[in-house]
Amino acid sequence: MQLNSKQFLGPENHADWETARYLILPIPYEGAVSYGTGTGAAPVAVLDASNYLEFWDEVLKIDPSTAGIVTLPPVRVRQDHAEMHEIIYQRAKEILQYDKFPLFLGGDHSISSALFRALKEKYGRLSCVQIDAHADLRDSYEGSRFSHASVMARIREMTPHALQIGVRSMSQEEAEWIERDRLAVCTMHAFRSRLYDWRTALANLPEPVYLTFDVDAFDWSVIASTGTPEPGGFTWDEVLHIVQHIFQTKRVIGCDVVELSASPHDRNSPFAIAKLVYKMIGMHIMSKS
Ligand SMILES: [Mn+2]
Repeated sequence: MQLNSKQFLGPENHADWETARYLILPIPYEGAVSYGTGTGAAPVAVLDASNYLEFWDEVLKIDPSTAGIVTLPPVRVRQDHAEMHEIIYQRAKEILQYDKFPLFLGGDHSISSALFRALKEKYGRLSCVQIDAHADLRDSYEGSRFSHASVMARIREMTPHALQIGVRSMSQEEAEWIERDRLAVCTMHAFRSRLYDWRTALANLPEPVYLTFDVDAFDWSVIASTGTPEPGGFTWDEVLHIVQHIFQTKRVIGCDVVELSASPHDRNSPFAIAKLVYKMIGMHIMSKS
């Protein structure tokens, strides 16, 4: 298997393809964003930032790098949304045959429905947890059914089992759908006011689970650079708590981290994402799966 010239954790990472348990696939696609740009440059920014991570996780008390983390060359990008969806789906299908835990590095959020489609085919039944500021339930947006604003509408066509956490922006139509079909959506307001029991909603999801993480779920003090920013997000510790709980209680079979908008003026955001990805790997190592 050909590996990327830039590896997660940098030149000190001596993982090899044969023994690695984790693989990172960069998907530098920003064809479907609507507001800010820069998601195409995000995977490289995160890989560069990952050179400065400590290998030791002081909370988990392990060195997750020893499980082997390899980074594959980025998916080649096309501008047509439907064609890109197909390319990502095919690439995901190829790599899923190797039985390594996949982490997909976006790119805008539209990539997730193609990834979910490939994983659903592999596992048969699959639930989805989305951590995001946006509901992403529009049937289409700006003329495209593959818009990042429609990604959860596409995923909900593939599974009735989805939980959305951190949402603080939606259209009236999205709100009516959530209400009508009693979709499992924990808005940020409900999270803060303890009006929604997301732990029970999570417990009710059948396994396995796919986690799609839109970095705009974070407060701007953690992630300043994202395509469609919303004020009032999660702190770093809140996210780690939620993600840890997901890995501790559910069999997670893959994750994506999307919607970083890379900027030369912000080194903090890509570093935070590199650290989040590394934390996810550590949490997976320590989990029941
Ligand atoms: Mn979002």
